[in-house]
Amino acid sequence: MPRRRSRNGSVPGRSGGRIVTAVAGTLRVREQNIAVFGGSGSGKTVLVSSFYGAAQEQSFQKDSLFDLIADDTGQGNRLRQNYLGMKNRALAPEPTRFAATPYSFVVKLKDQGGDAKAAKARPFDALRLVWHDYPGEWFEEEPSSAQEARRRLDVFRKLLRSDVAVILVDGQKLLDYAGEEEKYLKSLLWGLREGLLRFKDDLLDDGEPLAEFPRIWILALSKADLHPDLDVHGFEDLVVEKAAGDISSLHDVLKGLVKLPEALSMGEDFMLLSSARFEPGKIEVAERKGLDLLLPVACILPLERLVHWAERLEIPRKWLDRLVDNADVIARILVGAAPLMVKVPRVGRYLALALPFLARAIKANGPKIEERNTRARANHDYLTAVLTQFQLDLAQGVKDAVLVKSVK
Ligand SMILES: Nc1nc2c(ncn2[C@@H]2O[C@H](COP(=O)(O)OP(=O)(O)OP(=O)(O)O)[C@@H](O)[C@H]2O)c(=O)[nH]1
Ligand SMILES: [Mg+2]
Repeated sequence: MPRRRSRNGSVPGRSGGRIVTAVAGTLRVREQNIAVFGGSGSGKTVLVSSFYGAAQEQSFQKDSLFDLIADDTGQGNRLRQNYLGMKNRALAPEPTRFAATPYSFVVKLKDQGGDAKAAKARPFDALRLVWHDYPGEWFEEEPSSAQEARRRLDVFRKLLRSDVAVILVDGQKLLDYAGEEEKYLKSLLWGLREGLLRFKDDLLDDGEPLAEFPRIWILALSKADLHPDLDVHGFEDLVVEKAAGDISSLHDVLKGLVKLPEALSMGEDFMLLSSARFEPGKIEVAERKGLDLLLPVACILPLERLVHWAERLEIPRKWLDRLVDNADVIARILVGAAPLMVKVPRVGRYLALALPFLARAIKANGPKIEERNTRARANHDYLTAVLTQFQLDLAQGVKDAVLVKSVK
């Protein structure tokens, strides 16, 4: 199936973050985290290699609004090596069983147009995506020592910064368990549930639920190329039919960990991921699915969900800013300068004031967002261009039946 290329090039989206750091001198970088849970062999290393490797291709760099740069050059080169090994020699990367390495990438906008005044008015200059792999077996197998238990907890604590957690459902395992997929799904979801329960006491300070926690848990079919007849709706149906009870049990455990547990989506968002098409003797890295959605999912989806929650739930003002990383600054870009003619309020108050405008920006129809995107490109306002492109990419993902967003 030909892969749709987003207009910003070929790879996934990107996010912003609460941490402002200086990269390359004076760039103000916002960081967004994404957590990827997946058992051994579920495709985590191939996924991150394909995500990064494809963005280094000339064809991507030519049309893209941004460069994807690895913070650690050595790590970036290893990912690229994995990618090129697949592309040129049909070699998949070595297993990295039990590794829980974070990968850190900066989405650096190509050309920050405008003068110094425009630059100053921008709430940030670049985005960083920190990608946390979490080995699924860590949830299924007891730690072998106290030291090992501490290491797992440490890794888990770090990934709690993420707004979005992706649970990989291994497409190969679904084939292995054809007809009795519930067996595999149960072990996957119960493993996660048990693992979270094991952490619970250590995670909660004095039993206080956590404010910062991934609030969107996406179930993603990895190796989706092995299921050419399954679109995301078929995948959702399969998971719900075979594992609805296990999803609810996991949801209950997650709710027990967080403040404002109503603001939590589990088993409501689904996506397809295929890092390449694997054939005997050939790995077609250009045939990918869903990877273009990872940056938009990390960056825009949480904000969309925040708007949704704010309309449905009584969210205290002080919470608005805490549910989603960088909500304030990303919202400023999506809303644009026009609606709030008052002096920009200090951080912490903006979101509450801007919520109706943000809701309008988030719910705008396709042509309207496209218009903003085109205008931003023409004006060399690449931050707005990238973020509106991410909105368009998400909508396209839904249209192409690669993504299902919660409707609750
Ligand atoms: N068909 C298909 N196969 C894939 C895809 N991604 C990975 N695979 C296969 O799955 C194998 C394991 O992928 P990895 O990315 O190494 O899995 P992992 O989750 O990193 O596994 P560990 O390192 O053991 O934790 C690869 O060697 C490929 O054979 C995909 O998108 N499609
Ligand atoms: Mg691996």
